[in-house]
Amino acid sequence: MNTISSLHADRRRQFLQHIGTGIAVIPAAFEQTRNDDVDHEFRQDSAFFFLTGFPEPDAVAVLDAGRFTLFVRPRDREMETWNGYRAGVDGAVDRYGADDAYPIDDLEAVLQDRLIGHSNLYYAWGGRLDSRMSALLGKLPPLHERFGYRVPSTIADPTPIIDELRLRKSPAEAELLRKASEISAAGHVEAMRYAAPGLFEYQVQAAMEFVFRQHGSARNGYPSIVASGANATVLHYTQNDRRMEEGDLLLIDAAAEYGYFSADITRTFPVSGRFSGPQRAIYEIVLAAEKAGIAAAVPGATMRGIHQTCTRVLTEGLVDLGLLPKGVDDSIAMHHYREFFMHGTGHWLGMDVHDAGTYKVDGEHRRLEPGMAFTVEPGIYVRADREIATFHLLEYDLDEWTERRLKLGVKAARAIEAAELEEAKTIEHSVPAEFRAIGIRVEDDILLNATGNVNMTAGVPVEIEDVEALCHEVSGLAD
Ligand SMILES: [Mn+2]
Repeated sequence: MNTISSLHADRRRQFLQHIGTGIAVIPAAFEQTRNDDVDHEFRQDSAFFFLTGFPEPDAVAVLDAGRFTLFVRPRDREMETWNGYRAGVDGAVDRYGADDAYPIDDLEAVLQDRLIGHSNLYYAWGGRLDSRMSALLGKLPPLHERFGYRVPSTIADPTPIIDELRLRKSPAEAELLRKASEISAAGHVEAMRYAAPGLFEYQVQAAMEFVFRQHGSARNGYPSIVASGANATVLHYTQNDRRMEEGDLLLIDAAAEYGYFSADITRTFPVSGRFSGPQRAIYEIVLAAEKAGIAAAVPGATMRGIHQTCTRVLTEGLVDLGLLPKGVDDSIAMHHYREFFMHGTGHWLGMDVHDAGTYKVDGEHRRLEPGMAFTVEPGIYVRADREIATFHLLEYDLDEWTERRLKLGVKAARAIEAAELEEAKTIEHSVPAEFRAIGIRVEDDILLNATGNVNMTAGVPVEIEDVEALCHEVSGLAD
């Protein structure tokens, strides 16, 4: 067996320790039609791949203490001629380490027998296998209970168990993530060299993604955001079709996937090679916030704590530049900074770019542990059309608002929030013109170790002088 399959075997062992005498049925992803007989690019479901390493659609894994069984698309000369190779039943055993394997159409017939003797079934409702599973389960009791066999009486979602395993990266997993980070960093470095006024955003995207592929990444971890000028103030801009102009900043949020792990990098740099004064002023604040956030990322800290650290540094800078109407403490208590920094500071990172795992445990913010990986990504976004910003003079606690949403439901809680803001006094503040249409984010990928952290994406420059120097280098891909 190669390293990849021993990685999956280790994960299955850990998963089985959690489900005890239960049995788990885990479906693969299905193909999604794009149009006519053309599908969207297929990418295996991360939880399924985590446990199996099996990359094909229309498969199901069945796991219990006794066996790892795969149900797969059978070999089919004609289908394979048109649509690509299949491992088939033999390949599932030989190449993916299944103890036994069957054609996917045999799922119900085989499961009927496999479920006997298990009182707990682990299955996540809400997918395309639901109708087959409920039909099967509906048939089971009359078949077996009257003869005294035990059939599942409890159905539990296996997702929280798998998510907890995914949250803590083993050394082998951390190595894949590190490699994805390294490849992604190389692409960003090339993008800084390649970008120039007159090019379209998608041309810079192509140069960067060429380097991802060249370094061994078969696909991106998520659609690339290549946002120049005012487009950088649109958080999830993916049109990437604007022609860049002299003096623009270019914000690129993009990363490669490697071994089913994704990095997540953002850099913002001047396409002409030099930051303007206002661009530099905003950039310095964002960079200071990012550094403070990374320094705060140690075992025992929380993602919330890192966010608060970044938020304070950003707010101090926004107050200094005259973007906010009140002082630092009021701007934080009244959340005025959210006019310019409206997202969280980071998220778990792994097989999915926004990876599995809860941020709270038993109502408390989760303490960070060695092996956890996440992003630190503060930003400031000043909309082009925001000449006057309105700020509410109301202190509130975001955690309390979240709690209220859980208690009352989002719709009712939002109505209360709106009413509270409606009643509050407001202050109008003119946004200095030189900062409008600037959007800057800096994002790195952090892996916690026993004493602190490693910045896995430090290979892309962040300091202003280093960024400007790299922007002046000539890309080998140009012309
Ligand atoms: Mn991110």
